[in-house]
Amino acid sequence: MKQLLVAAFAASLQTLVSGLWPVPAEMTKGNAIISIDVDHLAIVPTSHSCSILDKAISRYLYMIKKEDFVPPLDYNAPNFVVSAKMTGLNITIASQDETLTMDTDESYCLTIAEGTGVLNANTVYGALRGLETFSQLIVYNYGKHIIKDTPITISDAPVFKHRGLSLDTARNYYPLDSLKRTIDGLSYTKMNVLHWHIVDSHSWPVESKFNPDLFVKGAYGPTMIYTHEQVSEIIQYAKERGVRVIPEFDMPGHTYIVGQSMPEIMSCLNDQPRWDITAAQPPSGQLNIVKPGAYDFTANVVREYSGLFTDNVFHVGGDEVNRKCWLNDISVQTHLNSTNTTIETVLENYYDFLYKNLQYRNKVGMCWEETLMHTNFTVPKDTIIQAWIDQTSVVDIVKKGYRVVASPYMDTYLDCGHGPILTNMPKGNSWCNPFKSWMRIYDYDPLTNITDAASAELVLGGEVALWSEQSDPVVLDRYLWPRAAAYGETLWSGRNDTATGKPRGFDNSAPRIQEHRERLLLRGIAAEPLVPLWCVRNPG
Ligand code: CP6
Repeated sequence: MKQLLVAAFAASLQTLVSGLWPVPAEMTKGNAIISIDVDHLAIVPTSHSCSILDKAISRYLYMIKKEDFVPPLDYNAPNFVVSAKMTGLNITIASQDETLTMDTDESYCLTIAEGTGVLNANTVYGALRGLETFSQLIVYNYGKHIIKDTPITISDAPVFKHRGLSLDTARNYYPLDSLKRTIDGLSYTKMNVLHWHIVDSHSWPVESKFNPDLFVKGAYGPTMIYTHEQVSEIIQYAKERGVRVIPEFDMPGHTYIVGQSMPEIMSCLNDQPRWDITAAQPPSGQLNIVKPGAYDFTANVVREYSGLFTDNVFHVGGDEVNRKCWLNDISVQTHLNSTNTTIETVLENYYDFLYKNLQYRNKVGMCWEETLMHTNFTVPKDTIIQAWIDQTSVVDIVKKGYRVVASPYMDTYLDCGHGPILTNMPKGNSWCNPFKSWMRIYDYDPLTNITDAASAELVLGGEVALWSEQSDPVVLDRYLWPRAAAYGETLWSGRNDTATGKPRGFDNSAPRIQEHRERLLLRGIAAEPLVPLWCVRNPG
């Protein structure tokens, strides 16, 4: 029945090139069609034994068998001719090193031909990327699993090292299965970083050993927490999919919730309802950085969580710090007067302490771009700066000689445009208006106005962000997908088409991203529709 329906529909469809997302760096094609008996396909590791690879092979075989992916665009005529059969794929990995960092080699070469195909990679993570590509090539057509345009050779590697998603799990809580599904989606899109914005003003969902009150009083509830064990489970799950987990502990701002357990180290906790003066968002509250206890807290956070999170990059926030919060605080005023100093100097000393702690724990720091705006504190030169404020930020940061991750809110924030988040906000003033379409995200190039190779080298990549004031597990998949994948392709393949040197147009990309969306659906991710199905079938 399914085949009959497919055949009936297919009669009216155009034939277009099938969609890989993201597009590979280099690909040559033939014009033959090979078939694959997915139930007897042998995907075989030929080098050392490697459990990450073995598990990945099982997952991909399962997906390939289960999917029966009928691409919306790419039907063949019912009487298409299969010229050969592919029975297996041999995977060879050169290095046994399984450490996963920004510098991990993710390149791979894939050959699809009669008999046994070949996948070669330098690391297991390159093999994972190649398996993803392989799975995307297989389509289901008139009752057969086939790969078109064979023989195919693909030689692929990412343009950017850091291809991430920033997810805020503090404004609303996400259970582990949501996080795992999100990591799956990243790997299906060849993205490699989950920037876990794990705490913020509104809640502290992560277990703490140095002060259990932080989560006992700061989580939304006893089931809405991430234990150390669960965090490690997520890190391992991500690693098996080639995704790094970079935690963010945002300091000294965005910390109101710490006041639930340690009010004595906080400033302006009692400024509600006048939070608008002292914080970017309610509830207001920042670490009181004249108190020794705030320094102890900072050192403890870095110590405890730099052990738990194994990646060598550790994000310490530093965004949206509001000086007025401190200037209105009597204890801060007293300190400034008695020591004849300024709040700027106090903040610079605090950052000095914070970054020395990171260094002591062997972490490369990451922070929001505001931290660069000091005259007497210089962020350590190896720190990765996350740009978010405007489109000139990336260029400015690179000019200062820092490495940068590009996430301008105007182009890459996925949560924007759902209306005011507070009843006392003007109705027209929606939280970071407007909603960003996939095309707006796709059109952004992190290398905008970067003109020389040395500067380009400092642009490590970018992140989309899902701030969760107005999102939770119910809407997660559709806010993320497939729009996150729009930036994902730019970060893997570069904004420009390698053949023309010009930005890839929407016309070529629209059917492919729509196809990626269909694939995500089949894999259990509730990605949102981009267009009426009619447009998918009548492109151009
Ligand atoms: N939370 C934190 C936020 C934002 C930032 N940091 C934010 C600011 C402006 C917009 C969207 C999000 N909600 N901790 C800024 C990095 Cl438009």
